[in-house]
Formats: sequence, structure tokens, C-alpha cells
Amino acid sequence: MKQVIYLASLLFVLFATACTQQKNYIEKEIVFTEKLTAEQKLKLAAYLVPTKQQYEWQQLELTAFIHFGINTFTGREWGDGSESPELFNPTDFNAEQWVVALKEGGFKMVILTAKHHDGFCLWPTKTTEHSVAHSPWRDGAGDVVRELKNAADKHGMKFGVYLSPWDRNAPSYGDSPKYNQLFVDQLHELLSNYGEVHEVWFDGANAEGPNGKKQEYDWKAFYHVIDSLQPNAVKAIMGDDVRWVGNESGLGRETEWSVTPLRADIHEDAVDENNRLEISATAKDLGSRKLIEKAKSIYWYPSEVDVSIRPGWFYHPEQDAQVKTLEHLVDIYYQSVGMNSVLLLNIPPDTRGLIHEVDVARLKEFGQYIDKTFADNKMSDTHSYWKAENGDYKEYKIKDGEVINTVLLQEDIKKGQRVEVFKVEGLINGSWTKLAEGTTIGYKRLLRFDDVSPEKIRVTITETRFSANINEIGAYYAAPFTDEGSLVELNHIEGDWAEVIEINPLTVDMKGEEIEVTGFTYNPDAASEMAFKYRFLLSNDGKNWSEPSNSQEFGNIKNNPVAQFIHFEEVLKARYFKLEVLEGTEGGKPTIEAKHIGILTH
Ligand code: FUL
Repeated sequence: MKQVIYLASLLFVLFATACTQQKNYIEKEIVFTEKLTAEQKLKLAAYLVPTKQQYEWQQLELTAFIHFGINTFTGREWGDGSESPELFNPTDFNAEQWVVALKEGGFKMVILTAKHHDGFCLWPTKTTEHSVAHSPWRDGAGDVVRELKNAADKHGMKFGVYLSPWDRNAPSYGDSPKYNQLFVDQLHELLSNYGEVHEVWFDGANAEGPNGKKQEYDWKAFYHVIDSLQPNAVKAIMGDDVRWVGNESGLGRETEWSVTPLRADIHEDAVDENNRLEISATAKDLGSRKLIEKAKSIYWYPSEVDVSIRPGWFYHPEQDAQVKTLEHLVDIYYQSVGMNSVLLLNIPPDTRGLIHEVDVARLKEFGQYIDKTFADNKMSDTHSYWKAENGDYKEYKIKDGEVINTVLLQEDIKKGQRVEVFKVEGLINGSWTKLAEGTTIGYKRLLRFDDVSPEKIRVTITETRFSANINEIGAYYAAPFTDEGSLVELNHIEGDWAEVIEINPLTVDMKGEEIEVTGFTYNPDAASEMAFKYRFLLSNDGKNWSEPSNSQEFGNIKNNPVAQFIHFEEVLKARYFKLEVLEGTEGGKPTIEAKHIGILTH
């Protein structure tokens, strides 16, 4: 038996060597045989390349997310599925306004939350009554998916769908085969009735169904629907073409390998192997030599950075003054597109069904800033393809007197991702000075440094897994930011309480007298365990308590620890509040300090 395996390994190595000699690259996945040495595994890793779909996706660089749905009208981040479709009623819906605004920002694809965790479908599906067809919008004849797709087609923008596997409305959720069929039917509708779809986004958020049972998803069936109906689409997050970067703050990794042993957690084998290697989407190291040596298989599984232009994923009017500043968005650009990732920036339309004016203006500024910066390469050399071995360097002339503060490097990923260490120096007053250094390059790497006027720059490929294929180098000047931005300090709404009566559960006499209360806020401290599920109570006398109707959970707080605004459906009078934490973000019961809670009074 051993001999057979040995022979198989040898044949595989010979085959792989033959492939590399013929420059035949291996797409998407390599399964290692047992006898491969670390060196052989690394060589194979250098020859792993994206599929055509993954490559085209990577070239988009800027993609946009639209979170729109029932939450837009309830002010929540996670609906619980009990919301009435009657609530969905945008007053001035215009999908073309979205697409035009995104285009001005430079975005090449738009991905719509066709169904979020609350189960409300933005298209008139046959699978449930919980959809736009039962809303007052366009007298029940509206279809957000259709209108957005038409607008995208009109303006030459690619289109993708987010379909949440977790469905808090579907009665069959948790009854695995039944719900899987419903999900397959929903996918079928979305992928066969609206023309071409380029990305299908499966969220990883998950919990048990109304029947208390855990849903076992039939990923194989879901993938099959996509592959057969939309062969050009990439499958993201719980899909195996595009990987979640691991946070919702817009932060890529300094060292970002698209070649990784990490697999989407879609079947037991994958989960076991990820556990054995101690890796997950949030791990710091996803592609080092050490990791590849331990791996049994590797994948081309590139990173996507998803982040919202506002603190929340859905629109909340109280966040109108918290739209990310131009400077913040540009930082995000450098940390995503500039770190071998694709940016997926969320811009949530408001209750009118329009992207808010502040966001529209910010998108335009962003698009103009990026265009202006990268339209003008300050190098005077025409740059040719460069095949670099360990230690090779190349010099490039900078146009006379030009100031630079940014360099761009690209590997030809159709020939694999290989560079492990590089540096960039500038020839200033006759001597070479280090301007920037880095580890991975991948599809694109951007580095920033202080303004300099070098005669030349020198790029050194210090270490590479095999000959590096550099196909683009540029030097640019990025202008400083003038607008300080208008980030709202949340502390102003925190209570200047009359008395904190008890610490656990937190019980507070708000103002020493009855006041009108319309909701409350929680400004979490992400450094320690945060509250996730809670009970919030109000009282006039500190003895008899009532619970204003609200969602009892801070939806998505773990991944996105931003200030939470909970609005009640009516104005209530009370002197005391009590906040009991039922479950923390790590499964514990953390104590919440009074200074993190605020009361909304209008
Ligand atoms: C998360 C979800 O739970 C959030 O609500 C949001 O949709 C984000 C993009 O993904 O997993």
C-alpha cells in the first residue's frame, strides 16, 4: 500500500514538474500527495492561479454593497423575521440613482441584499409571502432586484446578489431538507429570471431555527444551482471563490496570500482541516511557508474586504453625520485594494429608497480622489514586464522635480502569487534611502510614505517563491486631505445620571424624575466582551417594570462593534431603566457600565 502511495506521489511530482515546465498553471485547487517535501509544496503553491472568474472579479477592485430591506424601515441591523411586509414602503425609490452614485465613486459591481437574515425578499418570490409582493410599495407590484438589475445594465455595471442562508422568518428553517429546497428555489428564481449575475454572496451568520433545530445546509446543491445557471459568477464568503477578509472595518492584511490552505467551512472535512491547521477567516497567517508545509491542500481563495460607509450596514438617520470621511475611505482603499483584496463598500439607501445626499457626495469625492491620484504616474520610464529572482532589483527614473508619496506594484497573478519580501528605495541627493518595504504583493500592492523628490526609485524583490512576474510598477503623488470630517462623538447622548442604583443588572435613576424616553443607545467597548442579547426595562417607581417592545439583541455587534441605537415604537414615560445582559458576544454574561448606555428622548 505504502509503495502505491509513494508511486502516486512521485507521478504527481513529475506531472506537476511537467506542468510547470510547460508553464501550465494549476487553477484554484491543489491536493498534495503525502510524500511531497516542503520545497515541492511551495513550488506547486507558486503555480496555483485563479480561475477566469476569480481573475475577472479581482480586476474589478471596487465593488459596492447595497443593504436595503425591512431593517431600513425598523432601524435594526438584524430583523427577527416577525416584521410585517406592510412596513416596506420607500417613498421615492430610484435604483438608477444608486447606480449613478456608485459609478461616480468608481465602483464596477453592485451586490444587493435580496434577502437578509429577516427573510424578507426584495423580489416577488413564489417561495414565501414575506416579500415586496405583500408590501404597499408599488401596490405590491414592485421588484427591487429587477429595477436594480435594469439600472446596472443600463450603466454597464456588474450585478451580484446576497442571499442570506440564515432565515428567521421561514417556518421550515431548521427542518433541513425542507428549508434547503426553499433556498434552492430562491436561488433558482434569482439566478434564472434576471440575466447575468457575477457574484453570489452567502453570509456566514447563522443560528438555530424557530423549531430549535440547527439547519444543515446543502451547500453542494446550492453550488450546483449557481454553477449551472451562472457559470461566470463567483461564490463568496460561504462560497469557495472569494474569502471574507475577517473583519468588517475595512482592514486588509499586511501579508495577504491568495494562495491558502483555508477552505470555506461548508463540510465537515473542511472544518476539520481548518481546525487542524488552526486557521479561520480571521487568522493572521493564511499563507506562510510554514502553513503550506503543514497543509494537505491549497486553494486560490482571495480576500474581499467588506465594510460600510456608515457605522451600520443598514440606513439609520442618526448616522447621517457619521458617513466615513474621504480620508477614512481612502485609507480603506489602501488597506483593501492596496493590500491584494477587492473592496466591497456598503452604501445603504434610506427610507425614500435613495442613497442619501451625504453619501452621494462622499462617493463622488472618493472617485475623483482615486482617479486623480493614479492618473498621473510620475515615472518617466515605460515599464516592461519584469521576471525577478531573489535579490534582483530594477531602477526607474522619476520625472524631473516631481514629488511622490505612493508606489504601486503588481504581480501577474495569472502566473501565480510569489513575492514574499520586497523593498522600495529612492535616490535622493545621490544616496539611496528606504521609502517603503513589504511582504506580499499579489494582484496589487500600494505603499505610502512621506513626500520625496527622488531622481530614481529602486525596487528590490528580496525573496520570492519562484521567479516573480512583476507586471506593473508606478509612483504617484496623493494629495493631503483638507476636510477634517464630521465624526459624531457619541458621548453627548450618554446619560449624566441622577444615580446608578445597581451595577448588575444595571439599574439607573435617569434624572430623578419621570422623563419621556424614545429609545436607548449602547456604545460598546470592543476591548472586552460586549452585550449581545439583553432585556431592557423601564419603570416609574423602581419596583414595577415594563419592557418596551424591541428586538432584545444588538444584531451583528460582534463583527461590527459600533454604537447601537434602539428605537421604541412609542414614546414612554419613565424614571428608571434596567438593562439585564442575557448573553454576551462570547457566550458569557458581561457587566455593562452605565457610561456606555444613553437614553434617547426624541
Ligand atoms: C454579516 C451580517 O450579519 C451583517 O448584517 C451584514 O449583512 C454583513 C455584510 O454580514 O455577516
